[in-house]
Amino acid sequence: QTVKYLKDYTAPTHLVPKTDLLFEINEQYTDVWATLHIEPQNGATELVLQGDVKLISIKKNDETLPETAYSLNPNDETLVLPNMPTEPFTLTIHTQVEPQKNKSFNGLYESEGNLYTQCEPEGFRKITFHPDRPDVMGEFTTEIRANADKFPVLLSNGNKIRSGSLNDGRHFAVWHDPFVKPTYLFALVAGDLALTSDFFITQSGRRVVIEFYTRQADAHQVAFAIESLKNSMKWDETRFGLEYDLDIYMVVAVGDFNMGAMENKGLNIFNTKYVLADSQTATDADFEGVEAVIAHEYFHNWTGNRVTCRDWFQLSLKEGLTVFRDQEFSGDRASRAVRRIENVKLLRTHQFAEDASPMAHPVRPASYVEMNNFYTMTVYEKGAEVVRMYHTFLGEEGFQRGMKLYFERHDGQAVTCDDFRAAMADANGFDFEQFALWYSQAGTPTLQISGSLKKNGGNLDYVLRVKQILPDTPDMPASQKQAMMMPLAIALFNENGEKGAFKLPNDDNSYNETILIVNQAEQEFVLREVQQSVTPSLLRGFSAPVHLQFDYTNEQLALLLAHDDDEFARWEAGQTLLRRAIFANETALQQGNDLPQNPLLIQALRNILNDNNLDAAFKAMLLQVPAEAELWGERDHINPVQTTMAREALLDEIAHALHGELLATALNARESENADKRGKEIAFYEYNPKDAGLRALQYACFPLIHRFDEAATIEQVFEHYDEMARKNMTHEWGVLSSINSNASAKRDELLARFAAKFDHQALVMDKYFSLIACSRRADTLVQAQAALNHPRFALDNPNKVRALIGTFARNVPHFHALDGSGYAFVAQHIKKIDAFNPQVAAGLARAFNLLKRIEPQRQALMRAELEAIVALPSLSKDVREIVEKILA
Ligand code: DPP
Ligand code: ZN
Repeated sequence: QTVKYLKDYTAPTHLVPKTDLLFEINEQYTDVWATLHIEPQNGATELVLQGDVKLISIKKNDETLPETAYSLNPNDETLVLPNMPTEPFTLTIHTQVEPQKNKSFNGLYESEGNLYTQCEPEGFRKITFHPDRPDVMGEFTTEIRANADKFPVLLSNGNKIRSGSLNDGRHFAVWHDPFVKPTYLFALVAGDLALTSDFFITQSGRRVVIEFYTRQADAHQVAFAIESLKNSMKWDETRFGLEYDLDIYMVVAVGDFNMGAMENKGLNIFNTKYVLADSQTATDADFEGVEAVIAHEYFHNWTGNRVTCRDWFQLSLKEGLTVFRDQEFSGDRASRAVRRIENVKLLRTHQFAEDASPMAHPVRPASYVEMNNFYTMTVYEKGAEVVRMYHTFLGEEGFQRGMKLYFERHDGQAVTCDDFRAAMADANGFDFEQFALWYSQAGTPTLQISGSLKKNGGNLDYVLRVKQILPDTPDMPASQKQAMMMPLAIALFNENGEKGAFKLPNDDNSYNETILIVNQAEQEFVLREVQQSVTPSLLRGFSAPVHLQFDYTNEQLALLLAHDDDEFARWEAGQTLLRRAIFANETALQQGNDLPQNPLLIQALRNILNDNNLDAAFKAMLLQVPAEAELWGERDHINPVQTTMAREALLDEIAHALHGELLATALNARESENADKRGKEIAFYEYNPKDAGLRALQYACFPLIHRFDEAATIEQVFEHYDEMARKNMTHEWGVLSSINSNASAKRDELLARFAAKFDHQALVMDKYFSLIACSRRADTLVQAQAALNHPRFALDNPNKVRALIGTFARNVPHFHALDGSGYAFVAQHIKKIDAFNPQVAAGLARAFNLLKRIEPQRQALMRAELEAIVALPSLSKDVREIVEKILA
């Protein structure tokens, strides 16, 4: 396999400031003529283009080149032209593609009779030959010709400058994008699509046309996405001072899509999952997902498109920054604290696992085999935490100064993470030299903190000792790593739960919270003139993406859980109590002892349930018991099913001890949700953050209520399902999720009714398949296998694969079944899917990244499956890269 290294970067030998494209769409294949206006750099004569597509002919300045003038190398997907002029010249390249046969969903492909493209990162080379690297930017003009009946809509980037009819029932459209862009932002859509339009007036008074294209049947489901887009456009103007630049913004929804969405200039292409939403088919979480992804892709117009990446190693330059921006947008929209906690949960569940796995890599990877494998939680979510740390150090104003300088310096350029760091530093006179380590050192740091009171004259000092521990990762041993720089947000609480004042060294001001700059392997911070009793609140707001170790007593955690005014720290105190209780259960199970009881934790949870001043959405978060994958973050040895048993035992304890409170809380939340809706239509149960919070609280309680008496609950649900579920999908999903592990036949009947009701709603059928796959019932594998033959299941649809097989791979007791059946099921499908969609197959393969940390018996079973996968001669480089790293 060819490994690409960041250190080997060289500037392009040829630039392509202009590319003219002509697409002739025919029944079976599409002809593409690409005219590249090429500018050789520094006298270069050898031109290397990238392409993985059938070449028909090449012309140089209108003269057809003989086959001896170039060589095609399918191994590295290159076309080498050794004797090109040193003066500017054009190449016109004729290629042919078969979109119907393309199930990789990269390049030009067909879905339900329409054509779409996906070019990031290296899909353009499946359409034509081009340097196809992000630092070769140019202006694109695109003509599309096709049958007018079959393809009435013809779209590409920028503005439509011409269109009209041709012979034989064909028509054409010509699009011109005035902004230079890399090939990965190219897009084309052709098909029979419904249009929903709107408009937005920018802060400078320009009218921007908004166009959403969907299947005819889905057109009624785009209203929320359009509103979200307008909110995003407004927000980017107010918070970042950034205005949209073209006169039109188009979004196209497609059901076959590998990722969430793609920010192609002026022509976003979206997975239907992140555009279509109405209250009968989408949950509150789905609405929030649509809002966040619409925002994310819109924000890329500046952070990604106007300023792009020099090379793919710099991916986090645009992704980390844009995730940070969409997180901030969502936080400004509603429930900031809850959004922050959700982000942290996501990071800790998946990114920490990646950082602790053989796939660990820095935010800026140093090497890759297949770039598609590096659209990771590390690049995106840890990348966003890195951007957040600049913000924490500099504050909002300083951060915006940095952004301003970044755009002043780099608009229209392809740059690096160092350029971003330099802009932040130079705009603020802040030293971010050491901070560069966040881009080159992989693994999650651990902060070991201890605190002690010290007499200082008549006063007391609180001395915090902070030690940072950096882990070994496959790319670099800990011994080669250097201490990192990070913000540590802290406050001190007294025994009554009040925030106590303190002073800092050489500073006579009084503070009740501060941000310490951690930048050494071991260091001491002195907080002066503190009170007698101190409970520190540490890493407030999750101020750095690290593990925190501090020897709290359970009483101190209960104090913070009851009183901390930083919602993250407050939630985290509760999570630490829950983690400790589960860990104690695991130990007891291991040693064959009785399970311990947790009166202090139960009382703390009771207080939360009874607290009428708590926001419902936040209360729902406080009641979440960490999932297995979250618990494994810091562990070297994992016995998966034991963790599940320990966790389930704690859930049982909570369900029984707090049954009355849970029932009352759920009922109260339901009444509050209903309160202003008496006599109103069901359709009134639509998404809004307040009702979403009340519903989240109901369905935080409901599974625990079910657990208390499964038989009675399933009877009740069975009896009243229509009434409980009819208000909207959040209720329907909440009810079904709560009883989804119930062993009775009634559960099966309810799921069957659900499937029948939504047979023609592809996105709801994804929910059906994921319910089948996440159930903890004994027959889940059998049901998952049967679901493969369901008429609405399709192995070539990425959403379906993720819903059924991807969900199954996260179902701890079933994926990790001791007979190896779960591993075999997932491995079998990795092999099948790899034959036509390596990217999706590689995504599934990551489920095995626990290999080295898992107990020996299961480790052997996993290893056998992985070895069978790498033995396949035709295996894609995508899956090979992941599996070989896991096995190494
Ligand atoms: N660039 C896309 C996104 O993250 C992924 N292809 O928005
Ligand atoms: Zn993105």
